[in-house]
Amino acid sequence: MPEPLAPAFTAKMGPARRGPDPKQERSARTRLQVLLGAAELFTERGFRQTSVQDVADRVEMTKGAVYFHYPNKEALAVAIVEEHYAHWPKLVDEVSKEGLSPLTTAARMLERAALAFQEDVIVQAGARLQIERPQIDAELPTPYVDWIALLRSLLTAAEEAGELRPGVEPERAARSLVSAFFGSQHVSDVLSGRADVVARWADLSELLFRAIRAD
Ligand code: LUB
Repeated sequence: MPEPLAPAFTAKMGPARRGPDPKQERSARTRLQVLLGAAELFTERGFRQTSVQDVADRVEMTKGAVYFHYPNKEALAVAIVEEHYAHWPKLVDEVSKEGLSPLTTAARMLERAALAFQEDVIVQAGARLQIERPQIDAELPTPYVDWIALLRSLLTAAEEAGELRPGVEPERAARSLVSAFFGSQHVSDVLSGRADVVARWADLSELLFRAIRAD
């Protein structure tokens, strides 16, 4: 079991919440429906080319119903980016329980992340909004830093376990893996709408982990 993972992702896992009452459940369902509709549109057209009316039309609600949950388009963007990052603590928890070595855990986490980029519209929309962050007048989470911290933690454990090739520095290797993953999923998005992002990441991951793994 690797050393305790960087707090980046694990610290954000809150306690299990009590089930809400039916009225709250209905409101939560509508709120999620609005978020998913906005995520679809932000992914398809981007932040600037999407209006609150477009979101209302996509989810077949009134603009008022959208405003009930989100005061403006920026609030939708912030919620989506935050929800994008909320995916990773669960993934980290699941992979950490597989009992793999630190280096294999790192590889497996990125493989699972690639699957999320291929399949999950919130993850896809969060990535696009982060690229368009200069156009969004709102405080968005700083990108990449949590993944760098997580991978640095795992690669440090890998180094201590003798899994890393001599001379490979965990911090620099973590940054390189994040840059490589970001580029791989971005190229796949532009060329195939991420239809092949899992396969493309698998190709690059094999090369990168072969380069950093001890013989
Ligand atoms: C990841 C993106 C797209 C980093 O962590 C992030 O902010 C990321 C969105 O900004 O890729 C690589 C795992």
